[in-house]
Amino acid sequence: MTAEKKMPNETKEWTSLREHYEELRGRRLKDLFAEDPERARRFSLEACGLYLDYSRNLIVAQTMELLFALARAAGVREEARRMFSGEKINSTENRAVLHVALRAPLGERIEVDGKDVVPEVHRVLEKMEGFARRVREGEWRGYTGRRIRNVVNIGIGGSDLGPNMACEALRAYGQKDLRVRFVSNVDGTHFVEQTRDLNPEETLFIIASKTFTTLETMTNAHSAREWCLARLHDPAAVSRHFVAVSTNRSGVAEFGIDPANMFEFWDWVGGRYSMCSAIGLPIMLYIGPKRFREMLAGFHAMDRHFAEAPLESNLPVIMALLGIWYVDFFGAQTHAVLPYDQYLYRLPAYLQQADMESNGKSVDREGRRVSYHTGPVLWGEPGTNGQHSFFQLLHQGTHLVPADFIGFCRSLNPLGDHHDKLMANFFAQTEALAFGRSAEELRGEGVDEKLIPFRTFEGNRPTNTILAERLTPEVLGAIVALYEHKIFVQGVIWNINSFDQWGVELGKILAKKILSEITDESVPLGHDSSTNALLSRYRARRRKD
Ligand code: G6Q
Repeated sequence: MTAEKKMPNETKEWTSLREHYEELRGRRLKDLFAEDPERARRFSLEACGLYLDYSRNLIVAQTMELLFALARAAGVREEARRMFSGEKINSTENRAVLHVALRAPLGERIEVDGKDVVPEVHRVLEKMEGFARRVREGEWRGYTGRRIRNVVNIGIGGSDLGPNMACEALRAYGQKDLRVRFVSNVDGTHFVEQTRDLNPEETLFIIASKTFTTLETMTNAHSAREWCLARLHDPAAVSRHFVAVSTNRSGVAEFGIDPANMFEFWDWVGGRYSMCSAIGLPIMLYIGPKRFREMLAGFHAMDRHFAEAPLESNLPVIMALLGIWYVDFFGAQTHAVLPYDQYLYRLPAYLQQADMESNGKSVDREGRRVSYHTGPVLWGEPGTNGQHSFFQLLHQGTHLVPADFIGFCRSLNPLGDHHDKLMANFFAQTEALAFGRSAEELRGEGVDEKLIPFRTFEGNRPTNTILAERLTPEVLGAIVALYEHKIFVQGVIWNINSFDQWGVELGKILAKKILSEITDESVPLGHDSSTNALLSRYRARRRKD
């Protein structure tokens, strides 16, 4: 019998970190910088077009050594090898986790159950490319012969957030006469508002659903079909205006979409890790196959970096370890991602799912309740907007909020001195968060003594700075893969399964039962008194207007 695996907080590496934390907790970043003129150089590195400065973290060289030791003891390298080689590391669903295969070049071999999946990946990519070219060049037309001007993606969660985020992020590269919209919410408002100004004759719907059973997506897909047929009348029009992205061939056919117009993916692609699969079809339609391939190359470069670089110079590993340092030793409950680029305004929402659905777990891979904290609440908004809203709390609140600042040296829309002003704020904020403003400095400036406590900034608020040259498809790919692998490393150290999502499944089941009770008022309500009262009230009023 093998001995039960120790929880990470029972290991000697964790104990050393705890002791080290006690020694380090009173230290100030201001002093750490003063003591070590090499600090910025020591704690920075560059890979895949991304420069990471992590010197403004509450660490010294020994902290990193102890964190790397923790990563080694947890078997981060071995677990990464298992993921890359197609082992079924998603143990509760008995599935391989192979989003890295979606961006592997032809010729690389990655096997699932003894079958190389890379040729399949490229077959689907080529099919997507053929389709994207035809739509973009006006060869694929609507039922009445009109050019496709609008693409509406209907999907939710992993079948929405990635393509939605990337289409916004890469808008500068998008085909100008093609509108790409996203409908995810089952709230009819979403569908109505997103299609209100569209002509069905010029609109192509992509029904994106891994399972092809998701309530929201199926409801929106049926409404889309009605909306389309209300104008086009002939059910034969569906095949010109609907394509599907799914793993469920029979479900697609049942809906009435020609399986020839289905772009498939596989059960070894998790929803929130699927934007490089056919789920990325709206991105490819919008930016074109060449740019899409560049994005995949950016993902792949980061995959290689993660798989090959030593832990000490490995971007995702370092960011993962710093995250654990704050969550488990400093007690940080949240983590902010703050892109200083308007195009990246959906990135925090995207990463929210990637991170929180993956590492929002309280049971380890052995099924035991964990006795340490796992994934933090991830949130964020683009700069400089955030500065005029929640940054107050980052600077002077009582919570420690580690933050990632993401910025670019060159703007895609050079307009007067906007970019320099944007970046001046970017650099100023991380400096202020790290070093604050002391009472002495304020006195030196002649600030009224009564105001000193209010105008003092403690500083010592940790940040990472990620600086890249320009937001290109490749750089976007590298950024997303960086976070994917960061999440993976944290999951390994916390010994949780980052690739299932039973919390999501529960919601799907509960809503189905209540829906039947709402629509059939003869069904007795057998819930708790609160739910019963709310449902009765809703039943009585829902059709009163
Ligand atoms: C992602 C989750 C979840 C999923 C949606 C949509 O990792 O599993 O967000 O993507 O529930 O599921 P379908 O693609 O099956 O419609």
